[in-house]
Amino acid sequence: HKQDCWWHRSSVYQIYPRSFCDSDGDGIGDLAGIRSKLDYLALLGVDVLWLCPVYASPNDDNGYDIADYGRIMQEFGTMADMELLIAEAGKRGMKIMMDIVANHTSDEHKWFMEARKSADNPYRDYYIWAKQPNALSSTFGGSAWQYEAETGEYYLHLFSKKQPDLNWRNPRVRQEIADILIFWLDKGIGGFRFDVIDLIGKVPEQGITANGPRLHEYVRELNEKSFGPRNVLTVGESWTATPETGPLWSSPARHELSMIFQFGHLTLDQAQPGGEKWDLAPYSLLDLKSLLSRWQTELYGRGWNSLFWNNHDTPRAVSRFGDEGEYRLQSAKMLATVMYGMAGTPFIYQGEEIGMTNVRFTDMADYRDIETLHLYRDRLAAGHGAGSIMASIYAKGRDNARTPMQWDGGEHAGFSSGAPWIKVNPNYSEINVDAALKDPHSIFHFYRRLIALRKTADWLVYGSYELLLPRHEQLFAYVREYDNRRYLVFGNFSRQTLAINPADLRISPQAASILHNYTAVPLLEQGIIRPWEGGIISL
Ligand code: TEU
Repeated sequence: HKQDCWWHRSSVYQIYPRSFCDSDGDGIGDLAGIRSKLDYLALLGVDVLWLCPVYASPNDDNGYDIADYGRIMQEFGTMADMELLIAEAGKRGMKIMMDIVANHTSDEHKWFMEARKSADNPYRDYYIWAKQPNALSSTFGGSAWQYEAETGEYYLHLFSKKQPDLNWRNPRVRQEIADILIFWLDKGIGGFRFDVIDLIGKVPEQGITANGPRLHEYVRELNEKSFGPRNVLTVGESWTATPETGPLWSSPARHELSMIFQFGHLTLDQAQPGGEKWDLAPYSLLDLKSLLSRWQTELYGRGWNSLFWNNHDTPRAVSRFGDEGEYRLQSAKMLATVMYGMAGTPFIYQGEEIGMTNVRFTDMADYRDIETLHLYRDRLAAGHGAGSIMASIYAKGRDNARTPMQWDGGEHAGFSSGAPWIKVNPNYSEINVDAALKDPHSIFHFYRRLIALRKTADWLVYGSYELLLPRHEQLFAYVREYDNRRYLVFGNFSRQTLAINPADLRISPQAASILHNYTAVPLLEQGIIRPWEGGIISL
């Protein structure tokens, strides 16, 4: 089922601008810094650069609190820098994807500054007000309602109190957002990532936040009014999407989005039922395999998948699913193979391509993330021990993903000439881009080959998917089939050496390795799979 969408063969690279590259020594990454790394990104082979929010913002949540959608954050540069970045990326065949936070704005956005003035202000209805709060709580802790003495009412904020929720039931709000998208489309960008898109249909009075009754109607309206006719890549973030609801978002006939970010696979390692992400529990590979496989089969021919192990809100993939110590190289390459060997569009998070790891700051003063700071405060107050809170932060805190990009072994990892806004991971002298570029066996060069393969191999893009050995507890193996040809993708998710019957993986005498994280492939003749071994085999 070969369809014709340019982004089917694309790989996206996610940039957290604050932590990517600082050009002017203020310790904060910026647009000129990103521009200076375009050749690096072109060498990696990615096609789209998703920039986390770069708009004017007081940075209560690092840009996810937007004060002006039409202006660039001063610390990041100017609109001229943005236009230059779009143009320079374009020259190298790369498009820029903007991050649109349309569920809420900053409380410093002019709409909210008007709205809070009086109950009859023309902007009052852009936000959500109540005379009495109900039980809804904020993702960042505490009630989702904030009292305003001026008008004697509460406003809704599903995130921080500096992130008031927009009222999508108001058609004027929907039109404002469509206009903002058109403004950015006219600048020549290649797509949008929509923050917490599943929340915009909320009916707070009934306690409904995600997947409200008019959600998909709003998304279709936005599509029709703005990006629909423009042939761009759109991806919505939804922590609630399931393999069953996936097609609602991405079936071409529904005219909503190109694809959705789903998070089921990133919530398996928390205490069930009812635990939060901070309540740590081991995940089972069986659950991971069956969940990712359901996404593959449910969307095959009906929608389109996004493929990712991590982003700016989650722990580093190699620390979470691999081995960040002895087998860091092997496990990082294996994880890339198994995830990006599936059908869908890969989203690579900055630093993943060099195997960056989680960080452990011993002093809370070194943490910056609002969610982490609130968690520490709230759990201490609730009587948790500091040791167990730190264990949760080490495993799941968002700052794991936000330490500066490690460019070289020099001061501040080559990220900035000044003191970075958040400390560099001390392992930068070993793990950095400079070292990775020089080593032909690096994780970086492996990613480069995998990304290149996705551009040419139809089977990787359009092949069907079949999970093998679903009950095997260490091995993730599946077959992709296209045009009567079959390919095995496999990975050992453990440090054990596995003995497998090659026939169980459909390996025949003519099977040949295409991409591999060890030099030899004893699987082919002897059925041996070494610790964290992974690869692709033409069957
Ligand atoms: O994230 C959505 C979200 O719910 C996250 O806060 C996530 O659930 C949390 O980290 C899990 O504990 C998006 C953005 O990606 C995130 O950076 C923003 O903070 C959030 O929306 C609010 O805009």
